Amino acid sequence: TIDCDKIKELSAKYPKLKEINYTYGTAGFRMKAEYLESVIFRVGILAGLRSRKLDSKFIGIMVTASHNPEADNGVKLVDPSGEMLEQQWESYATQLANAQSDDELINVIKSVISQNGIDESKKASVVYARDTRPSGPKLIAALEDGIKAISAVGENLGIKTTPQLHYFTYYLNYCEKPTEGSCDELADKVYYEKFSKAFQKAVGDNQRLSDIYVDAANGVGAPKLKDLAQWIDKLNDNIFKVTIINDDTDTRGKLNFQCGADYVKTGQKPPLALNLACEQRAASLDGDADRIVFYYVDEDGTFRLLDGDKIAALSAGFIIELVKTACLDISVGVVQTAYANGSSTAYLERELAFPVSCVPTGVKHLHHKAQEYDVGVYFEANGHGTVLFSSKALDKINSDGSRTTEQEKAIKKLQALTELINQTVGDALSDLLLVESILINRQWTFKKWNSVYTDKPNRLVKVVVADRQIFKTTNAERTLVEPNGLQEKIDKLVAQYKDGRSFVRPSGTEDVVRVYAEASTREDCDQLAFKVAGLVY
Ligand code: NG1
Ligand code: ZN
Repeated sequence: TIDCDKIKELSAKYPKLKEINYTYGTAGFRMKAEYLESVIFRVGILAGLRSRKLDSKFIGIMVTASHNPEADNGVKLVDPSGEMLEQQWESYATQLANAQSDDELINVIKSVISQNGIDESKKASVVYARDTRPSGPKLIAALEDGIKAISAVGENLGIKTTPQLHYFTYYLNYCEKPTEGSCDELADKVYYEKFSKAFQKAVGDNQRLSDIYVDAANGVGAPKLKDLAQWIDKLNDNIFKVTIINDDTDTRGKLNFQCGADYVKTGQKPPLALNLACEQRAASLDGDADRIVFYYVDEDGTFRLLDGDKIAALSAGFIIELVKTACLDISVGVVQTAYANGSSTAYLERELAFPVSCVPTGVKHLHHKAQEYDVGVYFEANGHGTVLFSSKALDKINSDGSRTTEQEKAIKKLQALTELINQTVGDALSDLLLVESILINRQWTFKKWNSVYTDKPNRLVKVVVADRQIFKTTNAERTLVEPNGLQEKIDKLVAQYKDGRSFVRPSGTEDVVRVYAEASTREDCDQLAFKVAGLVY
């Protein structure tokens, strides 16, 4: 049974800050690092309970604030198969985090136990990692006290990317775990081995492309990509030439500062310190390496962004071609959010004839929708996403049968892709290799890839408001239902612009309201975004 005295004793080290109301949102808990100690301690407890509930399976805990400023941090829980925490448990997380006293905390714990019929005598196992933020070690110490308080067994993976933690949580639960060596090293090894081998298989004996610069946002992606590239070199030292920039994880203040995927996508410009020659290929990761965007500069100096929508189009297009060549009865669908560029949706639906669905922002919504297809491709425009192969699709791809050489080749490629894609979660490093392998197979330049459709000019702006909770949406966040009458005003503005589209929604991760606008010209689009922002403010 749970040891209330032990919990109270340890919890006393991490008193809840009275004035703060915490919410487990789309990205878990995320805020200024100094407000998070009590929350992280309690997350350790919750992970232990969840593990007991799920037959002692490993529950993952990632300490990161992704693309947020360096002073922020955050924490999220990962379910045994590497997926996001189940919804019902998000609300337990919120309740635990907001318990005002140690006694209230005990009451919430007891109520989670009784509501879920948790057997307190079962072993509890958790696995955790952090990104490179300076506040990480202190928060990990609080987490370890939470794990201790609930008498769970913890595996510390040290510094990892978010997708590595997701993948290794799955690995510990469902793959054979060798006994020797620390989990920290093992987690790196199984990851590099898996993805380097799959990449080798996916590129086959095709020609390499030109070098690529990767901006690692001065975060954890830098050391991990360096290692991964070395593993790839060992298998085939002439297939993937990457130059990592913004790889300084030691100097304070550099993480995500004027660099990284979010900076590039939002600002529609390269990282500050990067001077790009014409058609030099480049990409940016975010601070925990689960997002990636690609880009280059044209002959006439125009910056060209290849975002999540372009990645979805590239990968869905390649996969469906292989499926058709292999004559497999497998359906492929694409999942987007309202932030997907209108041109990408039109291209996927009209030219490639994919079923495309639109879901609310937040990876869990995309992930769940994508599970409805045999092969579900999902990417947020900001570069976060992956491809899910259902067991039906995997069975067909991996089954034997008499085939032509051409069909056999297509099947082999598909098999390689199922291994190359991190199916637990969107993964910048896996996505980098996925894109590179498709481009190598097609022998496409970035320019050629970019030309599949032309993005409509678009703008995303943040508006700071007194209370963002008053903004309520429907229709996958594309329509406001509250405040009353605001949507009608937005509609009127939108109608004044050719190919105009705009929507407003409260952010789930920042204290702002986001305004998105599209129109046929840059000027129109900026004006529309500005005017809609004026309505919100
Ligand atoms: P919010 O803050 O709810 O817009 C942002 C991103 C999401 C997702 C989450 C989680 C945009 C417009 N929104 O959500 O796509 O990545 O953060 O990190 O990019
Ligand atoms: Zn991230």
